[in-house]
Amino acid sequence: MITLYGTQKSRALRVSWLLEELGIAWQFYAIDFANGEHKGDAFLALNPSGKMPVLTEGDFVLSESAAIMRYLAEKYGQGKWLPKPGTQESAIHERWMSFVISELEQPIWSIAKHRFALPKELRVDTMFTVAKWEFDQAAAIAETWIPESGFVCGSEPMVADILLSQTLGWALGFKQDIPPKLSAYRDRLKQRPALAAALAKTVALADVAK
Ligand SMILES: N[C@@H](CCC(=O)N[C@@H](CS)C(=O)NCC(=O)O)C(=O)O
Repeated sequence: MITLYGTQKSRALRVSWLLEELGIAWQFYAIDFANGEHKGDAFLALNPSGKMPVLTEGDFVLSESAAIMRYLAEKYGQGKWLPKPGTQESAIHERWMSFVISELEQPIWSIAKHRFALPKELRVDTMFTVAKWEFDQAAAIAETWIPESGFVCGSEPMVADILLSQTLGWALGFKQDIPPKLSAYRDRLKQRPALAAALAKTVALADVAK
């Protein structure tokens, strides 16, 4: 059985969304982030960095959200969700994967780190200005690449679509401005039933009780 460790709206969401798209059986282990469960011995044994998501499948343990997504798509995607290796489409897909992680996500994560994730004494307010500038630069590039309709590689959704869309959702959550074509793309993607299913399945018991 596949188990996904994380919290509902962390980077685990990109994995839970893909798991629902793939239609395979999986279970969610909700990490108690507020009480530091991700820095406890049990979770550190799965991922020594204490970062989520982590996916287990039997004895197999995998961290890093992009690697997890690629593993799941390769193993369970039945030829969908990743372009054929060695094609130009695959190269464009890789460009999106790298760009989202290193250019779009990075400033958003800087905001998160300096708002709540870093120890208080390491948080620096000027990072918000830097991160907003960096995100705007990256979003302007993504705006030139994003198609008016469909998905990043054409008419079928790919792993990078989930990664990009979830990252844009994060950016909106941190009150970043998203340029119009990118915003319309995010609106299209967020209608997917698998996203709603993933969000429903990953509500922690503690959240339900609120
Ligand atoms: N590159 C990693 C980043 C993982 C990561 O930083 N996850 C955050 C939650 S979205 C986390 O667990 N942060 C806890 C910490 O930094 O201590 C990935 O993509 O999986």
